[in-house]
Amino acid sequence: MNKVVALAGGVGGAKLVFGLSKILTPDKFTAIINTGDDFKHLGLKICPDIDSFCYSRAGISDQKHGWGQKNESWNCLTELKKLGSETWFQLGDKDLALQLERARLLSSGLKLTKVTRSLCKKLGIEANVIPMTDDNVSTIIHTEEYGEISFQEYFVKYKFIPRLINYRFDGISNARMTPESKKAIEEADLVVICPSNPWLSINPILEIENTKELIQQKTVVAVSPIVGNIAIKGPAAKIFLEMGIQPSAFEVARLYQSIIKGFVLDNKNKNETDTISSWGIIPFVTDTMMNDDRSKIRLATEIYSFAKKTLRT
Ligand code: FO1
Repeated sequence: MNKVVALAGGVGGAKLVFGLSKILTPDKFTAIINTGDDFKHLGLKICPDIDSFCYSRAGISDQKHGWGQKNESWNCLTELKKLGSETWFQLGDKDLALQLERARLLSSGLKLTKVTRSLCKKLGIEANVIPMTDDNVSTIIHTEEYGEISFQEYFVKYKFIPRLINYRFDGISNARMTPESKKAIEEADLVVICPSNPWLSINPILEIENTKELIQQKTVVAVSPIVGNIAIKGPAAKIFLEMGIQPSAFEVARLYQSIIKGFVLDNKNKNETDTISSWGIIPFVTDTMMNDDRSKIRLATEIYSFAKKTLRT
């Protein structure tokens, strides 16, 4: 097998991207990251899904949260509170420095793909991590309690307690793949859909014009973000329930069934393999928990050999 592309968003996605980036060299692996969670905050463009991966790959991430940097100080946020500014989104001093550097590079006219590459270099990261588009796409959540709110208000400010009625990706119809993301998918033998929220982290990537069509020509393996009947992190299980669906691994496979050939699910969901196989999808059951770097690398290695052997990519 030659080249691999991962589609990822959120903390779960960043963990598997970390594992894949440790077993594959940058010329063999590209991570296409969701930017629908990005938002303008304090006048800065925050890119949480890109930063969650970059900080973990640079070895500076707060492992407890899975986002932000470790050994942070909060002086700026403390001052912002005194100024009556917005402090619900916890940006530490080191994190803020990176956001200011991103803002400086963007205001110099560089597109997000080039800015991301520059920031990776500054962080000493060799991995090929690229945004899903250089255009602005914002995931908007329509909630029962507050109407339409941004993803970060839903996820952080309201701790995804509000009931999700619907969601949309503002700007998606004008968003285009970048030359880098198009080339990465065209050259890929395998596409891995990481254990991210299918609707809010993976769909934004798939909805970009031509992306799904390109990916459907490849061998695609998805990894369930649902373990047992819960999501390890984030609102995926809650959203299933709000849709009247019992959260399970096979319900995630059903969402992807038109584009995947293989599906990776946890030992806790091993009784769901018959249903998945009945759809012509090849299941692979293993321990999908990634609580440390070693388990991220182990899972990435298992998925790679599953794809190579079973899916013959
Ligand atoms: N998530 C939280 O639950 N609370 C926060 O205060 C928070 C701050 C934050 C700062 C920078 C960053 O890159 C991510 C941050 N996140 C926070 C996580 C972020 O909301 C999520 O990781 C993703 O957007 C979910 O896909």
